[in-house]
Amino acid sequence: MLRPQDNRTRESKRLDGRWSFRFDQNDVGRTERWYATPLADAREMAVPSSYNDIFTTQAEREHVGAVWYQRDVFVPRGWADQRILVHFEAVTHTAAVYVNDHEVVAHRGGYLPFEVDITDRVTAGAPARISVRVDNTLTWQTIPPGVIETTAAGEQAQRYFHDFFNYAGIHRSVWLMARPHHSIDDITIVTGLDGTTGLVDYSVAAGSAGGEIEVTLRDARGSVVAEATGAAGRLTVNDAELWGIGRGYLYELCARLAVDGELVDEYRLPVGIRTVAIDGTQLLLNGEPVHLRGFGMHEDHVTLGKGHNDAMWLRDIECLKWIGANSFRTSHYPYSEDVLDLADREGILVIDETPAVGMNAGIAGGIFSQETYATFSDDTINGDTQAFHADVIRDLIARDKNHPSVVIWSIANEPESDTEAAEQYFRPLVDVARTSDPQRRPVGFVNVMLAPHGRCRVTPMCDLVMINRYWGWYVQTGDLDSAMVAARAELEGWAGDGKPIIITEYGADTQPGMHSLPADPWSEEYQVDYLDAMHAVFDEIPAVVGEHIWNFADFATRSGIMRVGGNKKGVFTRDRQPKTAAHVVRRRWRGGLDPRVTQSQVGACSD
Ligand code: GCB
Repeated sequence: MLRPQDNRTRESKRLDGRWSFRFDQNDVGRTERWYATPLADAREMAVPSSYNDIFTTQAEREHVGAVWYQRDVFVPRGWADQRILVHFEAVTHTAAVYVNDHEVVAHRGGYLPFEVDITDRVTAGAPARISVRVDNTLTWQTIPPGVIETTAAGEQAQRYFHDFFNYAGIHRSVWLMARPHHSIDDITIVTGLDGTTGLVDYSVAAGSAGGEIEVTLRDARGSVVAEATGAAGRLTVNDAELWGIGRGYLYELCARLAVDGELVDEYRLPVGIRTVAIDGTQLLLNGEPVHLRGFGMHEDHVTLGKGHNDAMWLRDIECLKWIGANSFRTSHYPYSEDVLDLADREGILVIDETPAVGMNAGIAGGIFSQETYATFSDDTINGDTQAFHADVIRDLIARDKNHPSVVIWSIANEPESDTEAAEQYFRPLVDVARTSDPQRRPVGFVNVMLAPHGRCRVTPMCDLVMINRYWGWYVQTGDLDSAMVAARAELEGWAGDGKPIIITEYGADTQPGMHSLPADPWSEEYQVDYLDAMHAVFDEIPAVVGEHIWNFADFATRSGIMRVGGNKKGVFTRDRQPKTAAHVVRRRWRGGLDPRVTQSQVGACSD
């Protein structure tokens, strides 16, 4: 699915702003046909935004089930001969969309786009009413999973097993768009290198109605560097400018569909020429070893929740550059495509993750000491969940396959991975990821400390080792000497497998402004000492090719005895101000202390 775009053949209208909004406490909206009339008793709601933190009562903030959004839109008069579509970048978690009196599409999954052709339901030059039923319920068959439990007070409550607040709503932009009837449906790019020559293999899908395809590749100054005709082929670029860390050099591919010499449709796509490969324990970008420095992040902000906001993300990118990060993981779900575009332009590497998080009864029961379930069983995560998980992997890769910034796929975060059931669940999914990506990027998942080296049955299927470890925090709490011993022992074990290792999470909750000498957990001093200790161990193990601190910034979680006003492992506060540790990490990542940072990898830094 190609993103909405304005060009000579396509037009779009962003439907962001204030929509009418109503809670559907008793789930009667569908039977009472709330979509068929202006939404009664409506309040206003911002799109894009989570609705939760707009409200002041717990019942509204933690509402479980359906809510409705509605707005009128005027369909431009000039769109009469075009296909008209409505495109949602992300609705969390389940959406049913109605245009005037008709349901036009239903979609499961809160972090990926969907669209539907509504040409037959609307009239150019006339208004249309768009209503969306949004449901935040998580079940064993959703990704991420959850379960509805009845509280002691007899109320229905959503239980979920991941450590971030279950924000819901229309989280990213909504578009009304016009596209030619006969159109370009998809473009796939695979780049390679032959010496200094860049190779851009392209394929353009444009339905079965025939026509000629032409493609042009322009450099960043707009000069044509290569051209070709045909639905698939290779463009060669002499002395190609490579896409690299801190150097998000982008060419632009323009694909045109013509019938009898007449332009029918066109689409423009940024293209970064780069290669990604694994060689033994090294991760190679353009044939050179890279060391990932950065964070697991969250789309999370005060009031907006998970609503996308350009200003907030520009600030995040500036903070990443300031601290000298060259990469991040889209923990724990696919981020807005605007974020990946930014990463493409800035030359930041991305580990792109599915929303498969919280699939681990061991963590739910063990760490959080709650009633637990079997992770995999007929009644919990089962074959239906697996089929949906496979669809989500395919959809993620279909959406993000052309981004040069995306260098690794993570198909899940911290699932149960030490059992036979886990092996059976994940084996086909690793294959789905491998076969879905035309670029064959490395595929992995993020391993939890409950399945250490020697016990994990899923990591051996993967191209690299990605592990979250909290030595010195959840275990060996406050005892960094022992934490270093444990870290060294386990990392040496993984290193023996001969694959690159990325520490995808390590961190310590830190209350900003809390100081203690000697350093005690939760203090700013402890976060500094903890990170120094971990970095000292990582530097001893050559197979460790990446360090992603958990987390970039403090973020909202459900309430509980493990969290004080959310998760405080941020190196930045929730409003993106540095804790003490940020300055220490900055010195390491900007080249001062990390012996493995080469000049080419410091590119993302700015003063
Ligand atoms: C983890 C999870 C992450 C949590 C983090 C923590 O392992 O992957 O979602 O937020 O630990 O802080 O406990």
